[in-house]
Amino acid sequence: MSQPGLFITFEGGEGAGKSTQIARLHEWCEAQGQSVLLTRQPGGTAFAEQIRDLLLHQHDALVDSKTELLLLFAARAQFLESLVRPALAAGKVVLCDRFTDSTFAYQGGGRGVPMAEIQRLADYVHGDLSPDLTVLLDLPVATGMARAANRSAADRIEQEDRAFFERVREAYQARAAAEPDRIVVLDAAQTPEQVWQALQTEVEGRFSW
Ligand code: T5A
Repeated sequence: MSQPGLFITFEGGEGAGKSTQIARLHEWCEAQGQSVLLTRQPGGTAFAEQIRDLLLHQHDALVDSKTELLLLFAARAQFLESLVRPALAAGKVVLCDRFTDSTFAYQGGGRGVPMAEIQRLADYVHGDLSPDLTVLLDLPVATGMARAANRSAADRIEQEDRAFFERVREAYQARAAAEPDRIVVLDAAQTPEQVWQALQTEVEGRFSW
């Protein structure tokens, strides 16, 4: 879709360093004179944050995978219409911590929901909107899980087992292989500074600010 703003999404498994790198890119974009909206999925609006809370913090609830999928897209529909589209129309750079590639990786790869079903919902909810760039921070599952464990208590999805996160990683890698122009893969096992250097080079190479 042609729009005045730029839509950049960050993806990766647990503890990949998305929050760390997105914060640096936010700072850097503003230093380049860009107006930035920093947001996340699931969530991003007061309404969608309530769905996030249901999805991640109701540890006792037995949530079936269809319900989980529909709640993710319900939150996303509201988030796109009320937050992202207006920001892009106003010429902002929208930096989003996770987007629909997470759904393909976690619900598709991790839970085994058919990718075609996820694609149908994505087509309906996204319409003609797609990220201009997706940064996939890739690292071995064990490394990411160790980082995430040091950071905070596991949410409902983070309590899945290692095999689940291996499938998540494989699904991400398959998406990156299928869409190499949109999805750039960075080696997230490097130091934060090395990852940032690679990210900055990529962004500078693509967008002329
Ligand atoms: N989900 C989400 C779905 O199932 N489907 C969907 O459609 C969507 C959108 C959301 C959960 O929801 C699921 C996926 C998730 O399970 P989240 O809020 O995005 O979760 O949280 P996480 O991905 O769990 O976030 P993390 O905080 O674990 O990962 P980040 O943001 O990738 O990592 P970050 O930057 O917070 O770093 C984690 C720790 O590692 C250190 C940091 O200092 C921090 O302590 N670190 C590094 N250490 C060494 N080297 C580096 N390069 C480092 N970078 C960061």
